[in-house]
Amino acid sequence: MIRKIIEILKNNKKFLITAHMNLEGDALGAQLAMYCLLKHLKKQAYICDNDPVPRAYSFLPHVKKIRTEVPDIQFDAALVLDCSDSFRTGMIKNHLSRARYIVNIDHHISNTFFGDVNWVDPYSSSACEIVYRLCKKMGIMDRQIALCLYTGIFTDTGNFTYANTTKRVHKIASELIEYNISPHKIDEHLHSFCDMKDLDLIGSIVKSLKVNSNGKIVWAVIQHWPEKEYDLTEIIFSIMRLLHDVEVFVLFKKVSAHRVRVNLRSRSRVDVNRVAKFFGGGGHKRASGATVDGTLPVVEKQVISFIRRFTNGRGRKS
Ligand SMILES: [Mn+2]
Repeated sequence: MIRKIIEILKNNKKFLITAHMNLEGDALGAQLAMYCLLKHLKKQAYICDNDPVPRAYSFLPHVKKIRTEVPDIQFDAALVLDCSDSFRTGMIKNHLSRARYIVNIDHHISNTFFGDVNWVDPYSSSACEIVYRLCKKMGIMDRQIALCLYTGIFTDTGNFTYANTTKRVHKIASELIEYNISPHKIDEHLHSFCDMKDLDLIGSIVKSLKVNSNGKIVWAVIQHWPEKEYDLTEIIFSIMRLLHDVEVFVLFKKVSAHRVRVNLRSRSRVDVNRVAKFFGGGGHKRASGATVDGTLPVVEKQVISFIRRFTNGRGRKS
């Protein structure tokens, strides 16, 4: 697979790079590292995404080149990163067919193999880890690429704390740090962006947390989720994770009167990708999401009772 992708990169000129909607560290890191890699190969590359770049990531190199409009040119290949499904690219999906090859590089277990070439490795911590392997194989690495890849791996492993943080991940990170990367600065960019209002909101969510009878599931039901240029989801999960013995963490965010966004995380045992899939979404074993039709109380009840089947001690495991 890797050889086929290298062939496509070397033998073509014009590339479209994209990733999933609601950009975050892994999607951005993988795209920008790929952009740098293509620049090393003297190729034309355009990064086009459905959404603008969240403010917290403005420290990444070339981030200003990311656009939400796709230029009207004939692409040789579209490189789709960190997307389980082509629909996850949002509006960019309409332009993918313009490319001769669609290359799908991803680590979601729910990947639909929508590309002409599919490099899908659910054992990788992040899309950035896969792009790292590509860079290594091609013998191309510099400070900019290292910064992008480190940021993506850092984000998708929950700052090297989630179950996908392996010895291999730490080895890659240590290699990337050699390129004059400052982990503490990256952490500051990514995590110190709240204002007092955000902390008020986080406080009210923490106060409203619910827990099921055996203490294995904790969730919050959120009536007003702020539309902002940055996202508080991971911060809230990181606070919920402070609770001992809890296995599954859920956020229910009202999108409209009859639509709810459900974010799911698990600590080490329950496969929340299966939960998300049941409700029409997807993701990873330990982190997934779905947008579900129904009112907040109805969706809350359905999802929590579904998760109970995995946490009631009957031994249903991932
Ligand atoms: Mn990812």
